[in-house]
Amino acid sequence: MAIERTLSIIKPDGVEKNVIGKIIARFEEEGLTPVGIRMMHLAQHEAEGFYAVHKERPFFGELVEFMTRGPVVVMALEGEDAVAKNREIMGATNPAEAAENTLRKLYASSIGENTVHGSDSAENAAIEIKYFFSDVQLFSRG
Ligand code: YYY
Ligand code: MG
Repeated sequence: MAIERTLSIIKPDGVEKNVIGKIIARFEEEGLTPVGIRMMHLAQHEAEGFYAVHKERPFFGELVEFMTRGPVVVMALEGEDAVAKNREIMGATNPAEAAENTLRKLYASSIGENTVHGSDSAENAAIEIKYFFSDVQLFSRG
């Protein structure tokens, strides 16, 4: 498998629960290396733009409200098979269905407040990384 990049976000609930360090440590232990990190409080338009694909879904308003509730940590992660590996470490969208020891099983409280985001394809990862990072904010760790 080739080296890929993926976009990860530690959502407001993860920041509030003080598990930023635990989550980043887990990624590093599993071979997903941060190559860009930003802590930011998303503006409404930034959250809406990021989740635009979901704008017709019934949960969109709550999702945007939640994502703008407090600061988040946005990261570009690099590693072998990074997109799928990150999704595996995160676990299912609904923490009640997430496998043991996944980040969502460990830290998330509900489907709405599920602690982490991860890109769902290499194509979307590239789009999402560009949404938050310029080229000079990304570092090849090769
Ligand atoms: O990629 P992932 O985050 O696992 O799930 P998506 O289906 O892309 O949904 C994005 C985001 O929306 C999810 O992390 C929580 C929220 N959401 C929700 O609040 N209720 C749902 N029934 C589905 C998703
Ligand atoms: Mg998704």
